[in-house]
Amino acid sequence: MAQRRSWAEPYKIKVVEPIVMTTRGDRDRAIEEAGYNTFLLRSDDVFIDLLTDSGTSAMSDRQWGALMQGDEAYAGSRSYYRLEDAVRDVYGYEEFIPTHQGRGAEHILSQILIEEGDVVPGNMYFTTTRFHQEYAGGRFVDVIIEEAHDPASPHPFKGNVDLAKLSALIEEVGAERIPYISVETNVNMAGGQPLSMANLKETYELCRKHGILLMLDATRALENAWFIQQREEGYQEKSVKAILHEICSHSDGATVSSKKDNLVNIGGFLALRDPKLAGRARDLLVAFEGLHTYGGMSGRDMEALAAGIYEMVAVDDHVRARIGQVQYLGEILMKEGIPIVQPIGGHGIFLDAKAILPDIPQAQFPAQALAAALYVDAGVRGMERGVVSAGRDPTTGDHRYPKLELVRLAIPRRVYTQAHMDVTAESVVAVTEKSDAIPGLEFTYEPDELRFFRSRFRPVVGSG
Ligand code: P61
Repeated sequence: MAQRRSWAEPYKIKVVEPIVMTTRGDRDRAIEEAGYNTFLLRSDDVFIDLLTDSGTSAMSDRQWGALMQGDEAYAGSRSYYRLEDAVRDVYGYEEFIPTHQGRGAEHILSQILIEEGDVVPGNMYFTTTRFHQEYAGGRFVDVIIEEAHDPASPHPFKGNVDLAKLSALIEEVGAERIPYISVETNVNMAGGQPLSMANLKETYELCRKHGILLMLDATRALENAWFIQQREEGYQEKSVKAILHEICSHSDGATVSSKKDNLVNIGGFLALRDPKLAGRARDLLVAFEGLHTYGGMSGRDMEALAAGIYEMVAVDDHVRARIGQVQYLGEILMKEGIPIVQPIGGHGIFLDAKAILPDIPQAQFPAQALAAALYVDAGVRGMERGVVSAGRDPTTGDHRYPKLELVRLAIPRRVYTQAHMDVTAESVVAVTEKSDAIPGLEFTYEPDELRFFRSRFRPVVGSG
């Protein structure tokens, strides 16, 4: 393709949703009422909502049109067959199992494959994924490369599996105790970092040699495909559609939260190659999610999802604009000297809270404190991704202290403009300049499971 002087989003805006800037006093009150947890804020109190890129995409006019064509039949819905075709065409898996969202697929997969005492390796944990692995009686072991745990490492594929770590694990526990490896594309907790095709291929070969299945978390596989096209030799001339298809070809199946790449507000699926395994998954599906031809989605949800899957790969400019906006924000912050995870990732900017708040010990939740302070400054809502998210070790009961203590500013797809990114950057700079005034936090309420969603805090007296 001829190089253009500049590029722009491959869409224009047809509908808008007003947002309101509150006062500083309003936000002070709101964060206190929310127990310093941005998950507990009301969205009306938020100006720019970067809590998540999950389920927050703007749908296209074609997707909204597709909603009207939903076939709401309980069984055998036309919309189900359209969606099955879309998944087969774009991802290339024969067996398609719809779920209400990503964690529904994780639940089913974990239940059919994991037995008490099994070990499930993965390239860094994800909260719900690990929850379901442990809930099924398994133990998660991190086999991502070391660079992924270092926010400053410029490695182009920080999502790569460390094959030496994986081999050592197989040696240690025995391949028969490892039902599958879960390989995440564009690793969320590492900062939206891709893995390379070469690494995925090698991992798949090693697994096959030992009879271990490779299951992708293909939630952000499109974004991973973009980085492969940009960074990996031999892929520059291939479309992201072809690269995505190739990624999936090096796996036995995938779980997908369709609330990200797939451009819908709800939905997900499990995809497999083995029809026998798929049969077992459908047995559980009908008990936990819904009939095997809707799995928790309405007919209209499935129509919008099928349209979203085709749309995300129709032109490479879609993902280029999406990641381009993330890069735009990241580059401003880097120029301002703000410590962020490098290289800039696919779905958001990750502020290095340990570096920004070096005086707050990790036991006082620096990233939680930074996310709260950022919200109070200008109504920008991010999310803690550090010790609160990591939770407690199920055997010792102690906090798990991850090396990465981050605040994630996740960018919804097709929702905000460049000016929103400018305001966000200004606020991050302003808060960082006054970081001495930010107090550490302590729990006032700590849920037992996935605590970060609903926990509450108060400032530590005398801190900040
Ligand atoms: C997010 F704070 N992600 O990034 P579901 N795999 C991967 C995900 O990113 C993912 C799921 C599976 C969310 C929502 C969320 O700790 C949290 O459709 C790579 O959300 O069930 C979800 O897919 C699960 C936010 C989830 C969190 C868990 O914002």
